[in-house]
Amino acid sequence: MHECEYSRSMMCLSFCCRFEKGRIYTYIGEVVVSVNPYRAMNIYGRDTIEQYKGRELYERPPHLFAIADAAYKAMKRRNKDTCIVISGESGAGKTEASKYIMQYIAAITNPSQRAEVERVKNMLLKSNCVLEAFGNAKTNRNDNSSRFGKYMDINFDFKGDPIGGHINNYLLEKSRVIFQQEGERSFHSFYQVSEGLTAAVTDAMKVIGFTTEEIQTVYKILATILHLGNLKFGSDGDVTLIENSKLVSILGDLLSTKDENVEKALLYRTVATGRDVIDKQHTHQEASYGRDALAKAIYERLFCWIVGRINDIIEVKNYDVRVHGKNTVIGVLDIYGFEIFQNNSFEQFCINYCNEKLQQLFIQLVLKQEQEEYQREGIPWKHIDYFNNQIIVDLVEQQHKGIFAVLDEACMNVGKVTDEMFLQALNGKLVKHAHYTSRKLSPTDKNLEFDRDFRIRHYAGDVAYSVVGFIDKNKDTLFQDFKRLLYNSSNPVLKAMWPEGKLRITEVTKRPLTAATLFKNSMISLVENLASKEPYYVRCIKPNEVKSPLLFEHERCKHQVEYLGLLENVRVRRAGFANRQIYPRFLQRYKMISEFTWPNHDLPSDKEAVKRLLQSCGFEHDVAYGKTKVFIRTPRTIFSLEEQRAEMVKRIVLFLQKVWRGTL
Ligand code: AOV
Ligand code: MG
Repeated sequence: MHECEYSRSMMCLSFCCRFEKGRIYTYIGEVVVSVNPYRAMNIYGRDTIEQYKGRELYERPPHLFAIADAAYKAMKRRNKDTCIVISGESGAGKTEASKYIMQYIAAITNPSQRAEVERVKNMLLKSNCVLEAFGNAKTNRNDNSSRFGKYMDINFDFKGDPIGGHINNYLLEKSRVIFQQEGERSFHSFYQVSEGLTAAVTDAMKVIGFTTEEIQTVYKILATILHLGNLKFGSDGDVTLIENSKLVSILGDLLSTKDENVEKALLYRTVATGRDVIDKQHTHQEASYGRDALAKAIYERLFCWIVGRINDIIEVKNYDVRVHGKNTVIGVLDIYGFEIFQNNSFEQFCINYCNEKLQQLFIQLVLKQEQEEYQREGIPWKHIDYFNNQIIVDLVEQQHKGIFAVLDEACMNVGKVTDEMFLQALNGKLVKHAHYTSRKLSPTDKNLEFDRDFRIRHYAGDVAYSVVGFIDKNKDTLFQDFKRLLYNSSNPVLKAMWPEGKLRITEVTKRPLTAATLFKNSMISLVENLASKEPYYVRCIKPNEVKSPLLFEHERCKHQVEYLGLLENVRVRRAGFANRQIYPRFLQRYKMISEFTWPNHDLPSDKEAVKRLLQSCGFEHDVAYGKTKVFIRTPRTIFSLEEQRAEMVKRIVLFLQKVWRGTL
């Protein structure tokens, strides 16, 4: 067996032993690996929270709370913006982890019980419940699968108490509104509304601050979508008709608009030809396309509007930086995990690209920069190899040549462009790419079943995508007539969701950005944002495909260990250093523990002073001296330095108190 293969097996074995004993968390350096237990664990209660509060990472058994505490401490002690990035495939436990992290942060903050802070915390926690109702659904991989990406910033004041937050949401899988694969469901909200909407969600919306009128509009929109699903078109000669025309007046009522406006928007579109404006009747196919696009668009708009309303309510208010000091942020990222279904389409392509981006960030921050820093600082270092997925990221997002660029180009073409033509263009551009293939390029490949499929070799596995629907989903056209219909509603909440409906047909000139470009841009700015903060990682592992608390499938786990780069992570950590600080900062923090450095040193440089300090404490075997930074191998040394520092600070304070009281 290859050495890496063997080591990965051993790593899996240890995860398995821990899993069987109910120890679902393991550390690799400061990265927490979490194995989904698929059963309720009694490890998130108040008593456990107390055990982790304010402790250092290695003082207690591995836990999510420890990483949340580390991010919190870094934010509070060093005024650093931090973020917690949770990754892993669909169903691995990311969303659950993000909720426990939020609960922990809520539990350890605001000791003085300030009412405003309590209100903010309550809102932050309640917003999860609402977002899950509207953005999660049962898939074949996860009964409560996030169908949108979520990044939540929590803002803290100078005392370290939450004072507000902000949510960024990423591409909702809106096609689920009109189509679900076998065994899957639409968003939870639809089942809740048809059961009379559970008290859970309505209460949460009320608590957050949604008005009754707003909540009613939400119901009406859900009902509109359900009715649109029943709407059928027929033809009479060349004329397209609505078969069940009773629905039109129901829709008119729900959307607070005239029935004839609904009917017209469903059957006609207004087109400008030169100076003339004419109503052009839809073909049967166009009318069906329009109906589905409407259902998807109003759901997506509803979802974004909900996020926007939550943001209005939770945003930081009345905070004056000049008075209160800088406010700092902890960001929590919980996004849809890597997924492979029976049929994979544009949405899976975007979701899996997003996971490639996050993997790249992990590589950059944990594997690459770390090693580059040792080299830069002149620390002896033997390079540890890893698979760099940048090549796949480029394959998707590169300008001109990437898959998104080829797709956009196809969508720009005037005239009818089919999905098959897009596939041809891809085959032409990517004929020699190691991570791309298709039936045309590999005719003998048995894993490529259909002519219309292309396959990407992702970091986490091979996925065959069907090109069917790529062009339409990327163009994401919603006839302007629908936008006007919704804008002209007499329901002010609905009207406010569709401001662009205000434009007359002759005023609409700009071609909107495609779905792929919007998603790519949002991913690039997400990654930039995360990279600007101090990151903490939770890597989630899914132990089996059947959601069982008893089954640990070795091959599955080994595969995840491999693609998550955990072995490489261990190697870098083991050969590397847990902590590093530039010499002046290190001195500033610890100089009081050595007589050679307190209160000042007379050595030729800060580097020499740090050397002397560490020698005098007996730690020189555990450190290395770089050009600008001191590197400390084990966390234990840092704990010990911290303890000695705390002891000295206590003594100094006592001494000063005595001086002040004149009792020295
Ligand atoms: P995901 O967020 O990673 O998938 P979830 O966090 O929704 O996965 O977890 C899936 C299911 O696993 C949950 O509904 C729970 O039943 C169970 N589970 C996960 N973590 C725990 C835990 N710590 N304790 C008990 N049960 C747990 V996706 O959103 O599909 O990528 O798009
Ligand atoms: Mg999730």
